Amino acid sequence: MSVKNLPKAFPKTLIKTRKNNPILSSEITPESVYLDRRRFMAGLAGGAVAAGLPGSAAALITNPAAEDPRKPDWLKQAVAARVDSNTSGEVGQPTPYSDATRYNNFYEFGTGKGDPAEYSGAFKTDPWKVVVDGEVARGGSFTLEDILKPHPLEEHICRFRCVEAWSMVVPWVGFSLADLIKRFEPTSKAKYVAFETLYDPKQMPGQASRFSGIQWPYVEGLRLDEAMNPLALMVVGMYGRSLPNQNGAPLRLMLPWKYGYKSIKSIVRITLTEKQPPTTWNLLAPREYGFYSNVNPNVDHPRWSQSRERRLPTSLFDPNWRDTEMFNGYGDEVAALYKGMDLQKYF
Ligand SMILES: Nc1nc2c(c(=O)[nH]1)N[C@H]1C(S)=C(S)[C@@H](COP(=O)(O)O)O[C@H]1N2
Ligand SMILES: [Mo]
Repeated sequence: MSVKNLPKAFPKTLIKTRKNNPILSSEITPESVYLDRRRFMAGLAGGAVAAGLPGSAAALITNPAAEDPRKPDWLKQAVAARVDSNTSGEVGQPTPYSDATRYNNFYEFGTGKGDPAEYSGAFKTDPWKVVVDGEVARGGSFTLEDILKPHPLEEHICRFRCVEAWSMVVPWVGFSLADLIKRFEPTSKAKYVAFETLYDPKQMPGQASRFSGIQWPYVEGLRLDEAMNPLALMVVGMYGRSLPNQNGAPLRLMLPWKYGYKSIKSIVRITLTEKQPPTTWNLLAPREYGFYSNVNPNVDHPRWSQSRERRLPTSLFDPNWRDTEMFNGYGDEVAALYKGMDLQKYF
């Protein structure tokens, strides 16, 4: 990949959206098969159950694509053995796999929506190490296997909304971030959790480019109580298979009530801190991207409205607009975290 091909005006490219999102008909077929299966299973589970709502283990999303032969067997098996989640509420129809894996933001591999799928194929995710440090009694350097071992994997079907005003519904496979953090025994000083993506410009051409303006590595953070919320997931798979590289393999966050950029990909470091950690988009444009970044239809981005979103898949003739919900519809689960806070100020 030539870095010269990367667009220069970074903040503008963030709102650049593909007008139509061509999908080959050959890719639609297996997708419709599994969506039909889900509808069928939802019907079996009692008729009133909405499609996209996990009712029982039978409603697990089946694998719509071949597994990546480069992923380790133990990981593929762990993902395949996942159980259904307790996710409640109607989340909607899952986005086709082909959209969720080809319309991506992962600037380490380029700023175009198709770049991550195109340029991350050879990215090495095995072996993988994660360092846990800072305000913890039991930190250290862990293999991905060490990180996953005690945690049964669950499928969580989540709404996922990007700050650029498009959204998806994705069946993620992962485990509770809270359970992971507890293992490291945070000290009484720990108030925040910081996350860091791998820095390796040889493998990640976007990191070798200055055009994006991002200070690599990509970093994110949460207040500790946000991180302990049951909705905060550590993700290792989607659609019943291990996580494709473009979606943040082998380990990423999923925070369905926050804008997508909080859900940091390809994590190599987790640090418990006393002070609020820096976050990539806030460093780049603090007026536009806050630390909290909760989905909020009442607080517009300075350059566009956040009151509506385009639900993928979209096309020129059917942009599929819908209203954006407060906390992306997860208010029952997370609103208490922000009680008494001015969300216009802490956006
Ligand atoms: N390291 C890293 N993590 C990242 C990003 C990125 O560029 N680099 N993009 C974020 C943004 S803006 C979004 S919307 C989501 C996209 O996740 P997806 O490609 O799996 O849909 O990843 C987030 N995590
Ligand atoms: Mo995003």
